[in-house]
Amino acid sequence: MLRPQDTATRERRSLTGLWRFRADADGAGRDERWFAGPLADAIDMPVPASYNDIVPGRDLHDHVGEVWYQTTARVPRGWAGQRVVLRFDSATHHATVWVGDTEVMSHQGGYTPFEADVTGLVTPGEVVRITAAVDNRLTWATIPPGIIEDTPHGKRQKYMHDFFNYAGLHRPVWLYTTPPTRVDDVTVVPGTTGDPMAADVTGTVGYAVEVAGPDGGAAQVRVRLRDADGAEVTRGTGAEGVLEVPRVHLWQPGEGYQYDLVVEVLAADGAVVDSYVQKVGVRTLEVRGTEFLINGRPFYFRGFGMHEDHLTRGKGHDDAEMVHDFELLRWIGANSFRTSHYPYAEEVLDYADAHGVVVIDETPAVGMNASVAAVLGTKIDQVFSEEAVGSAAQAAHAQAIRELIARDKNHPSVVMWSIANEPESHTPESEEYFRPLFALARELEQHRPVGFVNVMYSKADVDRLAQYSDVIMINRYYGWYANTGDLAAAEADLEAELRAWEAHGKPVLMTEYGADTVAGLHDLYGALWSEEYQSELLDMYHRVFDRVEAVQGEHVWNFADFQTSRGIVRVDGNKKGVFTRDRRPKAAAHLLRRRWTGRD
Ligand code: GCB
Repeated sequence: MLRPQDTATRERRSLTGLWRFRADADGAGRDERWFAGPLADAIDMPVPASYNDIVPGRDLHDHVGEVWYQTTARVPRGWAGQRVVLRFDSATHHATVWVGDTEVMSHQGGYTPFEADVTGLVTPGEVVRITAAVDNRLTWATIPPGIIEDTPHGKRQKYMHDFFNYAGLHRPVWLYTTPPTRVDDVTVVPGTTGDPMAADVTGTVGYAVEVAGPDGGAAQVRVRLRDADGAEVTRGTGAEGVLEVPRVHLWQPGEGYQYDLVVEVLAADGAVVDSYVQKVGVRTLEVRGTEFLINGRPFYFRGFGMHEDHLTRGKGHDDAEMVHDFELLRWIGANSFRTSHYPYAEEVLDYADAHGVVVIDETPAVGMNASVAAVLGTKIDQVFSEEAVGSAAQAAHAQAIRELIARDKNHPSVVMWSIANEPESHTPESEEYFRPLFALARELEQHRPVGFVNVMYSKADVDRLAQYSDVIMINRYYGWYANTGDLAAAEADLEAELRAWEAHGKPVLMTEYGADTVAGLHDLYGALWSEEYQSELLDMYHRVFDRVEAVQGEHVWNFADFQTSRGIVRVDGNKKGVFTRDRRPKAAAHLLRRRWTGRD
């Protein structure tokens, strides 16, 4: 699904700002048709933002069910004759949307966009009312899964993952136009004709354009590739083809060089009917033995598992917070991150593209593990079964993979798909569940490696899913959840385990390692939660990584402290951040900066 753009043939209007908002504690809104007029008893709610922390008190923070958002917008007069589309960049986790009194769409899945053609429901020059009922409930049919308990004191949402279930309209909402006959989708596949390390290598840009609309069948497609200075490099005609770029300027980690592919739909007389600009970064990816190659060179991942998580706005996207987080990544010397544990805002990927930051792109499939659930306080008998994560979840998971790849396929920063975080992966049931999902990801796209992130309960000797992964990604907490406080034992166990994974002959990435740390707590005797312990633990891991050749990357858990549900293993959230939640460095940040940049 193409993002809204302003081009010679398209216009967009952002609907961000204050919307009217009402929580539907009794689930009455649909019967009472709250969409059919101005929302009564409403408060102001910022969009984008999670609604949970905006109002003091537990009612909204812990709300389970639908909340209603409403806004009005004047459709520009100049949009007459155009196709008008309403797009939500995300709604967490389910939304139904009305334009005026008419229901126009529903969408399940909290982190991918959805849209509807509303041309017939709006009048250019007039005001339109837009209402969305957004549902935060997680069940055995959703990704991520959850359980709703009906208690004498009200509904309680339980989930098996360790970040707070922030909900609402987390990303921008748009009204935008396209011409009736239009570019409907663009896919680009970059490559090179020869050795990508050769100075004068020729780049290739495979492209496929889908045209839709009344004159779609007769329309011609023209593509022109421009370099970053706007000079045309090459052009092609036809809906599919491969463009060659002599002496290509590659997209590199650390240097996000991009070309513009100007895609045009032409009428029979040659007039431009629609034009869309797709950014293209030319780079190659290859997994060869235990190496992960970008442009033919071994790439060592340095960085973090992250979260979209900030004070007040929760998971709401904000450009200032985003740029600041990227500047902190630069300061510390990170070259990559994983979008743990869901697809991040498209703005984040655009920024990573433009600045050469490498991304492992993850679906929202997290919390499919009885052992992890038990640590977080929920008992599940058999995770992969019809009573829990069964065929309904598998269908939702497949859809999440489809939507992730459809949304992010053209981002050069994305070098790998992670289809799940820490699922149970040692049982025949888990293999049954995942085999078709790996196959689906590979069928949808062939140019990126595919993997999943392995949990400490499914080590190399029992795991059944690593065989389907191009890269071994593991999260390990030796020195924290295991060998608690004993770094000597942790070091031995960590090395032994990495050696066992090394035997698979694939690159091994440590996608999580770390220790909860309360900023300001200091101790010289190895106390857990102290800044010294976090630094010592990370240092120990690094010694081991440097001894094991197959280790091709280190992503510390986590970039910053983040909010979780209430629980006795958390102090106001997860404190494994190297930065605090308000982005102040702990001692470990300086340690990492020294390791990753060589600077103090
Ligand atoms: C994990 C999870 C991550 C948690 C982390 C922790 O293995 O992947 O979501 O936050 O452990 O701190 O427990």
